[in-house]
Amino acid sequence: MKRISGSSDCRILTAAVVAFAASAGSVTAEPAVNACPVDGCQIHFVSVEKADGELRLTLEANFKPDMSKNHIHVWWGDNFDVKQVSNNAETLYGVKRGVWHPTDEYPVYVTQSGASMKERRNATTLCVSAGDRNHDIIDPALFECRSVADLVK
Ligand SMILES: [Cu+2]
Repeated sequence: MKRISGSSDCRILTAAVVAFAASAGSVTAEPAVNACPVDGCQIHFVSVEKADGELRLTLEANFKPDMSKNHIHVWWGDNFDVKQVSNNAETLYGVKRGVWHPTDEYPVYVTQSGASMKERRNATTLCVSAGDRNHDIIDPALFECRSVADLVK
């Protein structure tokens, strides 16, 4: 970080602090744009509950998911790792392509297709990460998993 001194620079620093505080305070607000922010497209679990044999997830993302652009990949984390739930699993990461469900159902999503309870096998962990228009995981370092063991047993 650059050291700031002098009275005119001080005003800039104050503005930056105010802007940061404003963005930190609006974490739960609906994101308006699909593009990933500078720190990447991030998705977090807010809650998970039972829903008629499936699971209802409430998620929080810092981008507006859109199936034809940046969206959400949901998968059973005990069965596949984040690099496997990507179209380029084999070509970029050299791992076997796994099974996931791509979605832009947000902020509430019910497990289905590749993320259905029927595809769970013995898994007890659900994961989410952002995929792009090619269904490639955007950043394999940015994913979140949540144990649902108490909801599936
Ligand atoms: Cu996708």
